[in-house]
Amino acid sequence: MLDKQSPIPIYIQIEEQLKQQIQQGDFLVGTAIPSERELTEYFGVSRMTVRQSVTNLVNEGLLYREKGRGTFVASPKVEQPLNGLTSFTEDMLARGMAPSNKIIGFEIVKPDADVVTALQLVDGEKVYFIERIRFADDKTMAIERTYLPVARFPGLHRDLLQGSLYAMIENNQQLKISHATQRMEAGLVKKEDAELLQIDVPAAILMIERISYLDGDVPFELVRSTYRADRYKFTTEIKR
Ligand code: 16G
Repeated sequence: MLDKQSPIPIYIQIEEQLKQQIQQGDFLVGTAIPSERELTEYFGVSRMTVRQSVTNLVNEGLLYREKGRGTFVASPKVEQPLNGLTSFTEDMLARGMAPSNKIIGFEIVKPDADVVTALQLVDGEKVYFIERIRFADDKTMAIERTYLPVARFPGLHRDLLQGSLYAMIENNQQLKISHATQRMEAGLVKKEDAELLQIDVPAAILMIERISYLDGDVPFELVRSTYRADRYKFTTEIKR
């Protein structure tokens, strides 16, 4: 099972084996993996080595610990391609998951200078500021803070955002969403966001800022999102 002659450190070999067992379904999502003592005996290594491997898998988001109860297999992360301009609702439905929203803020505000620049607003133009918690199968995935120009969506109200924003724009408003620019960086969750996402601190997050455009290069949304790093894995296809 373990190759003590290999240049690959033993703790990595153990990580790889546990990963494989999770992927094969030997350990099911939500069930406990064997205890440290059992793994120590099974692999014939020190408890410290086993702990190192398990901690690494916890940090990677494959496992999670519950105090006094043990270490459990986490749900697999959602693999999100970065190539297409899709909505959260479309992304979750495509995976057979049920999307839902909780709108925690809906206001008309005077935008900051960076919002004015991103949305190419004229002086004095107001924006909607919408805060939504996004869920898939009732589990928190992300918080999205969206700015939309009021002039482009006059009369928008909270109820119209219970479902998909993009569906509302394309179906109700008959506008054509064309492209977006996106930036992504890693960080640690803020205390307030951890509460909204129902996660313990410290936790890794991915911060994504998207500016989306309608046909004709007209910016219509600036979104700042906080994605749970334990729930997401981003993929992209690259060519040479
Ligand atoms: C995605 C977009 C967000 C967009 C939302 C619309 C990223 C980082 N964000 O979550 O910009 O507003 O989809 O989703 O991908 P909806 O149509 O389901 O409301």
